[in-house]
Amino acid sequence: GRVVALCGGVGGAKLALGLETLLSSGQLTVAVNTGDDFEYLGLRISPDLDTVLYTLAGLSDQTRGWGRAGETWNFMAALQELGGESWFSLGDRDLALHVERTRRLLAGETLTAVMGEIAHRTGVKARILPMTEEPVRTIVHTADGELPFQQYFVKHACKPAVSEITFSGADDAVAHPALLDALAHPDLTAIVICPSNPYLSIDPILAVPGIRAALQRSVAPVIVVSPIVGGQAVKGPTAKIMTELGISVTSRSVAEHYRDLIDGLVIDHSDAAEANELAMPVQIARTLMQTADDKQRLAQAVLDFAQVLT
Ligand code: FO1
Ligand code: CA
Repeated sequence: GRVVALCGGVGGAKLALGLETLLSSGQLTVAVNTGDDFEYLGLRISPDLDTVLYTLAGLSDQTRGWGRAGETWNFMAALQELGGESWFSLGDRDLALHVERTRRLLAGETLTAVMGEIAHRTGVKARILPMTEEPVRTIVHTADGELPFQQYFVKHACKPAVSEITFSGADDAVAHPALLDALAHPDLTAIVICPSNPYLSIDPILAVPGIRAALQRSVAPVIVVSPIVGGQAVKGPTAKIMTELGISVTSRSVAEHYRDLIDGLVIDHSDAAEANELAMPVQIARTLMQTADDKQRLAQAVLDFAQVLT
């Protein structure tokens, strides 16, 4: 059957890849966070869309978690010598994507069309959709003031304590029609909320009017894969942010966060003891995804769980 996955960057993209290997062409729709998008050096940067694209195309750098494998940095080094802005690193190969996307957006194409065509060219079978075509910008409210997402994440290395996260432009954004169609499809078998940061990567998607309601209305079960493993976040600032927001770093908190839409929760083996405290269907699986096998096995566990819940 068909599957819709909601995801941000690294962790989410890995599960999307696992799902793609199990599903046939056209069955997987990946709705991607664009709250991290920004303009830099005059270019339109869409980090999460690019992470999903590169991951599904087999082009991603596995250790860095973003950008392309086999990357070189001549452009950045030369820019630095000229005294240019260089706090956010664009690799030589990655740069081509930003230049081409910017050119096509300025020529009037949509982000969906540009990413869809490039995904097709790079052999991606899944449908990659930005959550919306309108600009939504994640703003991190911190002890050092309000920071646009990439300023917080890269320039300030997630150091300032977070008090609130808002999504500028979300109220006026329109959910992607193709995403709403996919969520309403009668053959939809699962909606998967990938193990991305709930506050920084999934909340912006859910903040777009209509998406949350479409998830609730769907015939398919909403399955959340917890990004928490052994009381810690696999990667990135999830655990730090939860602590700063006064939320305990547990899968239970994640389930609570999604309480109005969740039908089932997938948690890691190491947190199996938590399963009993959760008043909902829980599937225990190995959620750490290092190898291709790990990704495929977790994806299979999610799809099997969806069948049980249907
Ligand atoms: N993350 C960094 O920590 N430093 C960077 O210089 C950086 C550059 C970059 C360029 C392209 C891209 O697609 C991603 C990049 N990222 C970088 C990662 C990015 O900040 C994150 O992927 C997300 O926005 C969080 O999901
Ligand atoms: Ca439902």
